[in-house]
Amino acid sequence: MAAFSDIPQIQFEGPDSDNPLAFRYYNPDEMIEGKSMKDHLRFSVVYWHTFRANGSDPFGAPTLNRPWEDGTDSVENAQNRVRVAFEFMEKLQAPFYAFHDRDIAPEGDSMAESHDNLDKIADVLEEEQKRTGIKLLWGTANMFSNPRFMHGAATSCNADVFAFAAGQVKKAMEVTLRLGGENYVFWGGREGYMNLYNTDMKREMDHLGQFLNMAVAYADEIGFKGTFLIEPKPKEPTKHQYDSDAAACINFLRAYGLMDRFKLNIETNHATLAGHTMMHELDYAGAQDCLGSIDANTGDLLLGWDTDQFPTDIYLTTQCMMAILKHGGLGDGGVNFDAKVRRESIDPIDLFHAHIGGMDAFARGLKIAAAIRAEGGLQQFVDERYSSWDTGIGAQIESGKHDFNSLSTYMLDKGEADPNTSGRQEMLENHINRFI
Ligand code: XUL
Ligand code: CO
Repeated sequence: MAAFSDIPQIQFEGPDSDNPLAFRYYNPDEMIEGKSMKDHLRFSVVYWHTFRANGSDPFGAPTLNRPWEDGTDSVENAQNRVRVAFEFMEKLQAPFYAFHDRDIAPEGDSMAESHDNLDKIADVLEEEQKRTGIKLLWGTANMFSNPRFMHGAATSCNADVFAFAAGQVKKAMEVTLRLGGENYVFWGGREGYMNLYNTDMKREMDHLGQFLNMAVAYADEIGFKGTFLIEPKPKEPTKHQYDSDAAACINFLRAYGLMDRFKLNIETNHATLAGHTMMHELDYAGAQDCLGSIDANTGDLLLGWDTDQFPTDIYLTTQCMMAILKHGGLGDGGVNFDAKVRRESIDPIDLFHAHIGGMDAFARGLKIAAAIRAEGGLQQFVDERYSSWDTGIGAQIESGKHDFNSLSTYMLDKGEADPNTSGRQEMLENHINRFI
């Protein structure tokens, strides 16, 4: 029996609709800057929060009503869940999804049994992908839940754990390839430390670099051509995650010779935990040609942990889309809702409200960012602000024609520098508000 038979196909009805089960802004075929909204945003549903969260938290038991679950950790239940997930994504018009190996299939008593379980679920995923046309944005391996990973996976103090992690990622990459996944993600899990007294940081980072190079070599061996993505996060579960922010990740990728195969998957709640805005992380990654994909969510600025809420703030989505459009779009990445409904939002229909809200918020952000760009005033201001670099001494410096000697001579002759033009921050903030 269908799990969502009482829920209609979600359709675009326009901003005046009062139907809570309709899009007011996400109109998949509408063209923006020469590309459809669907192709700009490439929305993706995450399997872990949407189909595995049960509402439990450190203080209390599960709360969420999920009538399709039979309460077991069997392969049959997991296969049935795949059918439910695809029914949901079809009704939502979500073109992509993302998973961890362990949230689609139960972990077995041995690595061999886990691999076998994964294959049995991949059979159904493949069938459902063919039936619906929904595609896999990325796969990844959960190397943080099982107690074997208590000290980390690739950065564990125990070499057998490194070997286990290698075997697990090998299999997860094979399944991602089989399902046509466009990317493969490494989020740091427990790759970090709780205390430096017991940690050989240099050795752990070298191991991680070696592990990721092994992943690249294996991709070449099996013909996986997708992009590898690192997902920065500064803390939680460890006190310090090695992939702490975009700048740290890019430095790591350069240091270990991984820049040509890796980009970043930037997540809003991780950015704010790192003390950055999402716009900062996107602009930094874009500036280094490393913007791969985003995990779209939001934190609660009054709480110090990863609350993974659905994004509904139009300023946030506008800033995201300004940075994404500026850097040429998400390419093979997408807007992946790494977000979960609150523990008190107990009904299956809440999954629809949550995703519709996130999709509409991003659609609005896209339209607003495109309007700001089309009007052109903001860019004109920035161009003007840097115009001293376009001709004369600025252009000469940028093209490498100067050194400290020549610049010193130039300034001794000129006498003083005159940067006295206003930054006009308040005017520009008002300018953005005109479009919101
Ligand atoms: C954890 C997180 C992960 C990754 C995938 O904070 O964001 O779910 O997105 O491992
Ligand atoms: Co994430």
